[in-house]
Amino acid sequence: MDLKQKLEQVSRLFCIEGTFLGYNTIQVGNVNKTYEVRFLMDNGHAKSFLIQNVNTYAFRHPVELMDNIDKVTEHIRRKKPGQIALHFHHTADRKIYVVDGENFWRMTNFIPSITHSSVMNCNVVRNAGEAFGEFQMQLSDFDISKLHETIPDFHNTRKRYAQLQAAIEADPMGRVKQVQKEIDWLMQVQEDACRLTDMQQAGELPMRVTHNDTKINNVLFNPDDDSAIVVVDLDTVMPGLVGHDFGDAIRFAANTVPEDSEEYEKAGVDLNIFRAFAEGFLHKTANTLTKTEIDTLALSCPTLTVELATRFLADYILGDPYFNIKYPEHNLVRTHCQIALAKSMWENLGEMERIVQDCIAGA
Ligand code: GN1
Ligand code: MG
Repeated sequence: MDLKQKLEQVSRLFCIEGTFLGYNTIQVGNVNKTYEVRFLMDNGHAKSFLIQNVNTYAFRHPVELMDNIDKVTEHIRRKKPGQIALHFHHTADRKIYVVDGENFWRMTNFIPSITHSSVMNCNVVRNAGEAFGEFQMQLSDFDISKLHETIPDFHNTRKRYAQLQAAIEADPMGRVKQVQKEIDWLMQVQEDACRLTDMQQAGELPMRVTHNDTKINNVLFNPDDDSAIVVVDLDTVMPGLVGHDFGDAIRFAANTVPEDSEEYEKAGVDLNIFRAFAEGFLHKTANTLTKTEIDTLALSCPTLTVELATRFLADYILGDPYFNIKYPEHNLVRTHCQIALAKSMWENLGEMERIVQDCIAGA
């Protein structure tokens, strides 16, 4: 069965009626596969839906993952009844997923919107900061114990280093000899990069319900005025640190080049974008954060950047089993880009800390 037929079949399992018009692939996201499917409905109007094929190599317990998403979206919907939200479609037996052999499917409403993956302006980024800050606030009274850990130790930087080390030792593709310089640099910054994890383990930072994948392209924006509509991609909503959300967002948005730019020597942190995100995020969260949380927000940025570099590099060494790649060296290019960005962040750490303090004063 080809993809088109498969998507129609899945749509029918989610009780969508009408004439199937076609689909297109949404080219955003490095883990799951996403498609917009279009139907001509009985009322004569065309209507789109979103279908995702969840990557079960990355998410080993997808049913639990869907349980998290169900609870979290329901919690948010109760707080903001009228607001545009993600809504998961049900099968005839009231499930919000379809398992079909190796494949795990889900379907949501299609929200007309745009996403930003690069070339961002301060207004967009400030709005994204507010959206992620508000998301965290909406879940501040959510009972953490109700959440499954969808990917255990997702932002445990020490474990990420251990996984890189294991990949180096396995070296199934013989790629290690080619990446010794990158390995050496990552090992050199290991202790600094693991400080946040160590503080977490020592109980110095509170656990919150966090999004954990705060790429700005996980926010849907209104094309007319760049206001944020909704935060999506809730697969990794889990207990975490505020710095995981802050640092990951900066890592993505404040990079002067896209995450997988081949011109990685041009990568670096844009401090204006950094300030814009911090303003938006802290505007929503500042008065709920502890002093230690605030003092480690800047540190969270190189931390999350180095952590992702270890993940991209481990995946490259293992032959790319985890991240979707568009060409054979893709994960290596991503690694180079994150390393260059992390270097710039370590150099600018003092300035980033000052900007955070400024934003706190103005929040
Ligand atoms: C993945 O699925 P996507 O593209 O939003 C990954 C993130 C990485 C990101 C890097 C579940 O996010 O952790 O930071 O790629 N998500 C998962 O682009 O591993
Ligand atoms: Mg994601």
